[in-house]
Amino acid sequence: MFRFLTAGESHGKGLIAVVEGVPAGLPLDEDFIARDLARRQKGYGRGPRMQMEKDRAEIVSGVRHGLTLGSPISLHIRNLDWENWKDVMSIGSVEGVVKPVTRLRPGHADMAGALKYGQQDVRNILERASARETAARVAVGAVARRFLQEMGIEIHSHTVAIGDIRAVERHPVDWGGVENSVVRCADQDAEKKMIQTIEDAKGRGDTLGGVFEVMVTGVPVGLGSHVHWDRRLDGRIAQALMSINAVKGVEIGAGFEGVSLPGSGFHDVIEPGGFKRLSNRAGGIEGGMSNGEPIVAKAAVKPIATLGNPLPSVDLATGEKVQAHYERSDVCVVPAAGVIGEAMLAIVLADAALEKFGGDHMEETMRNYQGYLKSLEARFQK
Ligand code: EPS
Repeated sequence: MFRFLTAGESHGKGLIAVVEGVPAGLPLDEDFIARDLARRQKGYGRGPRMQMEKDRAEIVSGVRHGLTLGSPISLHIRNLDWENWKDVMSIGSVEGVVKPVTRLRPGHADMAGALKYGQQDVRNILERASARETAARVAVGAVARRFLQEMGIEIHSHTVAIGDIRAVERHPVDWGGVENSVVRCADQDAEKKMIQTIEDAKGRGDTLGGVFEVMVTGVPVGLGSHVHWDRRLDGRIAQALMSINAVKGVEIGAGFEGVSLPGSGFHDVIEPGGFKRLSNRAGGIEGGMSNGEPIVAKAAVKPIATLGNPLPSVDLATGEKVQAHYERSDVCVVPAAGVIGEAMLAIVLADAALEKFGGDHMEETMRNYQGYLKSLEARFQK
């Protein structure tokens, strides 16, 4: 229902996204999208590139006088760094030789991509494999977030771990503290240690991964479905989070750690008077459907693959042993990945909400949504 495509290379002219399925009549402006784009650019451990870019999505179509039209919404983010890459990334052929990248980075798309797509220059792979693409996804996610706001659905994320430093998890999470933290972590003790461990890794020419958590509140009961594997909300969320560059693991609710509990200790007892729960180990999803509790998902982000002190590797052109390619890079992207996780959750939930409530105009969507809530309330009172 909510579909999108992105296009663009990391050092090309820019990124483009086309979003389809947003009903007419939704208030939307560029400043709203810019807020999330700016949040994605922050985070301790980012490399020099983030100083060069000032991401802003221009709305090219699908909005008139501040309201969506129901037609495809297209977005354009310019790459300011393009100025420095005009020859290397020229659309037309260029005079002279542009030096190819041939030293494969273990952990990146370089090797599999070059072999699969028959490339002699790894740049033809790495440019699109780059996490630069996630700027476009965050812009799309902001559109989805704006839609979900109409239903009172709010999405937050925070950093749970960087390297071997783990935050103490406190509930409710201090979201203001998270937004003010350079590592997006409200535990100030952990924050200090995370900053130090990033500095240490940088000094060694190394990188760090970690874990982020996304929490969604205000989700009504019944998004997603138990009837088919590809309609299950937890499966859709897992795919969306796993698609973020460098994510290697996804957990919903108590996930991996919860399995050591017996069933009697795991499942969230249902209380009378509104079907509320005292715990949320299910992470807000049972039987592939939202159950009205907050949706909670974690993602494990591997340490990024471009190392200042590169690993041994192989040269694609000669087959000889070399050190992997390095130009410049981030040290840690976990804080930014959390913001991207929010965008992916927003996209999945906007899709599931449109599937449930439909509507070509927001008035129709909201009428269906309110009608559903009323029918639920009648059942809560029984
Ligand atoms: C990335 C490498 C770095 C990151 C980039 C992702 O870019 P560059 O090669 O230009 O230094 O900064 O992330 C972004 C540009 C971004 O907007 O997040 C990579 O190889 O994945």
